[in-house]
Amino acid sequence: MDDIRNIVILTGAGISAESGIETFRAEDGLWEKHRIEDVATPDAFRRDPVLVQKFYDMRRAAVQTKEPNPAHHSLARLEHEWTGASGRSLLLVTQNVDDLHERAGVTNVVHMHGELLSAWCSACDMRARWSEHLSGDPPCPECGSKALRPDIVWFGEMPYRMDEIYDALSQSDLFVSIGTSGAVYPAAGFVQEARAQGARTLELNLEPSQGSHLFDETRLGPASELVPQWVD
Ligand code: BJW
Repeated sequence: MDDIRNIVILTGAGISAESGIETFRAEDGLWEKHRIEDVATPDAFRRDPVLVQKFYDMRRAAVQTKEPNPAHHSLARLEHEWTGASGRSLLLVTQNVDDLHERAGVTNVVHMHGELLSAWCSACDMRARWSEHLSGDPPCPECGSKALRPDIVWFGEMPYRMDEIYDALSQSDLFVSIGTSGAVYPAAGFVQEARAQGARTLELNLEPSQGSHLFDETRLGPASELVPQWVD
């Protein structure tokens, strides 16, 4: 890694699978049990906010019982060691809405698809850490409107902090994708963006993703083994 200074890491549901958080597109994954059109679009929320809030309250309760696994811990150690030296940067971009990277100790995480444990009011733009008293379909504690919603990027909505992400990709020397199927854009296009800038690209995943052929190297296996091996 002598010639590498700037690293961008993209993580997906696969990195949290061994912590007991279900992925989306596995045979027994979330999208097998819930229709995207019912729970993960702005239309679904307009149509049936109670159902949508219930779906997220269930996942909020579940995530708080889970713990980071060795893959999360290795990335925290990498961030600490890598950014400790001058002239180096590391940006961890996650599609995950859990908080396991933070709980493992990563300090700079971009949650491009939002966060389960955050509530956002689309009327007054207030954000609050989610807690039990915000479960169900409550009004916004700040402005009283009924526009309080999960702070989640649904299909058809613009992912968060895209300028910052593309900026980091444009300066990256190494792009690493961990535990994502490569089925959802714009994240699925980051590998091409990084390649176009001359970055080396590495994929760590249980099985080949939809964009595997775009990477310089793919290593297959569970994240809890592959990530510590790569970091060491
Ligand atoms: C392991 C493992 C282990 C397992 N170790 N690995 C046609 C119609 C409508 C929309 C579109 C369309 N065509 C394109 C679009 C755009 C759409 C899109 O991509 N749709 C596709 C389905 C085609 N995208 C959007 O709408 C996005 N917004 C957008 O594009 O805005 C416009 C824009 C324009 C220009 C620039 C920028 C933006 C928004 C997407 C929002 C995605 N939201 C979700 C739901 C979040 C809420 C929630 O959690 O409820 O985000 S969808 C879901 O998929 C979630 C995830 O973050 C995302 C990615 O999934 P991920 O993480 O890859 O999980 P899986 O399950 O797919 O894969 C897990 C992988 O791990 C597998 O490969 C396993 O093998 C592996 N694995 N165990 C290692 N132990």
